[in-house]
Amino acid sequence: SLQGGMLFPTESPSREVKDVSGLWRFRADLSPERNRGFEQQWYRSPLAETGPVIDMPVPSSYNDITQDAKIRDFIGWVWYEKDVWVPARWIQDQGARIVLRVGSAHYYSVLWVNGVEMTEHEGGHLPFEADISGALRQTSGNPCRITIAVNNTLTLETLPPGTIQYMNDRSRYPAGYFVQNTNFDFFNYAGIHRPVLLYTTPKAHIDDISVETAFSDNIGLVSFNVSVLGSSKAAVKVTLSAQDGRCVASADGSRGVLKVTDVSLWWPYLMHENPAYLYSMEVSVQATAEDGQTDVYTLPVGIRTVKVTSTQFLINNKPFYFHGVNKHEDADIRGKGFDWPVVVKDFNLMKWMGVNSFRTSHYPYAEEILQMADRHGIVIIDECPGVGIKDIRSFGNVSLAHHLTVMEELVRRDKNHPSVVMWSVANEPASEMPPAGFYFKELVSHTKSLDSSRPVTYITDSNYARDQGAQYVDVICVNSYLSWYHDPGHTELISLQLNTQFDDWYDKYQKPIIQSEYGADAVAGLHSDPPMMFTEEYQTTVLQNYHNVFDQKRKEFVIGELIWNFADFMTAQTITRVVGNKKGIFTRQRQPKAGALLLRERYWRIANETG
Ligand code: GCB
Repeated sequence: SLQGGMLFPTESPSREVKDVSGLWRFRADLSPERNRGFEQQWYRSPLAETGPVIDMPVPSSYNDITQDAKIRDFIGWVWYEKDVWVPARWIQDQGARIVLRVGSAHYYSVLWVNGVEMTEHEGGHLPFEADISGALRQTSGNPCRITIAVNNTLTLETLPPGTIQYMNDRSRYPAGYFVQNTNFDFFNYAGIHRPVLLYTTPKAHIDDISVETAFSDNIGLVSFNVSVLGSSKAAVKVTLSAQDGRCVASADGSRGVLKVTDVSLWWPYLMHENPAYLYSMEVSVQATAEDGQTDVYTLPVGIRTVKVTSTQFLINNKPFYFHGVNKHEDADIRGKGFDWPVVVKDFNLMKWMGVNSFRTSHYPYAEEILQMADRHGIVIIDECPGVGIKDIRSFGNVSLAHHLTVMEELVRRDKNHPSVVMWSVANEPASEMPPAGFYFKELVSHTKSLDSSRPVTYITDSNYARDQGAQYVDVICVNSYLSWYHDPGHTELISLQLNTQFDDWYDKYQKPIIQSEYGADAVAGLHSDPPMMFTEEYQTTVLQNYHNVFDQKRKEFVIGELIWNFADFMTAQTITRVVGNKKGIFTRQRQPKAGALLLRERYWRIANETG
């Protein structure tokens, strides 16, 4: 299992953060074997000494930044480099730890400081970091040259999986080429997707904090567990404050339970007049003489419970109905690069529409997005990058072991967010294949052993009778595209087919069901009546037909509906996609189609009915 915690870097009296995002130097290794950078050790000297470099913004996908299709479609290693000044006081203070943190880079990364390798990381959607104090102090530090090599190649054992296919038949391909095949429907954007930060902590420092919350009557309970590194006898003190700054509970020791009288619970917005209440938990590690400085970290804490029955999803013991969206981290130019304007715009659109929940399809989103959801009271189904597991070889032991590790990394990062109410371990795997039974049994039970406080699901599009994994999950999440991928044009069939879909799953499993995807492509501005596929009218007709069935079934065991998708998004080039997937109810530029107005009306109506 994993070493160490992955607390979000924040400033405090004992911690400083320096954002080193911005413009970096960049080169794609276009050599035939894609290995020249390692052969020539491009990390050993400034990158410009071994060849041409171009400007590359961080965070951003590199794919859509240049005018070069070879960069857009590049497969292999790309190299990023930046010189940064580390404050001299950080280097001189022998009691300080200096950490370099990458929010995420897709997919495999190697990180050097002044030519010395610091760490490697597999996985494109979760943070990694390295303590670089030693390297800085040995090399006198400044300016400090950071090199990050990132490889976007996906194989049967990565998550998501993929395969490389060589087109080498000389009669058709005189020069030959190769492609990255995947089984997922979004562009395989790559590069450094989230901020790169330097931050400090004292040597004796708070490594990780875990909280789990409950309540009984008006007493809130916050169980906490603090892990400290760099000192064996540092004393831990925990204080919980209300929003007005009043201290409501405190304790000494690295684990315990705080009791909060007259608790203000964390509620989703639309469900309560005082939603998203966050306490702040200040953890301090009292230094001993030899440790030096006292470390302080403040964690927002929302007190709430989550429970699943055979027909309901309960938040704070009240039934919660998911009326929301599936999203992507995706926007013009920046691709999957983290961008505050896009994040805030999306939250504003969601609240305008009355969205109370979203799924992080199909990979973990930036932690800043979860923090927004915590503060706004929007509920999240937190999905790992287990998307497109279709090849039987991806159910093997190596793949499973990696998938378990990714769940460990995901739970480690996201466990304290009140907005996260359920883990999704995969999207549309080939769950009817024989090895899927064992695979999902292990995956779900491992996830529950990491976090017993949240339900676990995966998203299925397989047949209820043949699915091997649904028996292990708490909530059944089903995707279907009636009158789209089959029976095109026949929206009148939705009612019968969807009713049957729900009844089949419920009769077999007696578990609550979320329609985790449904929708239809609509090219904004295309119209026709009677409706035809790809027009706005067709999209709204599909939605309306689904909604009629949801409205019957939500009185029984259907506990949610998530439209596919919040916005249009980029995909690979194929004959079924016209410059991307157009199932958004907003365009990629976040302007509404008719479907957005329909959903807005519906979501507010449901919110007013259910309170
Ligand atoms: C699905 C996938 C999603 C696709 C969508 C579609 O079932 O989960 O990633 O984008 O269908 O539009 O085909």
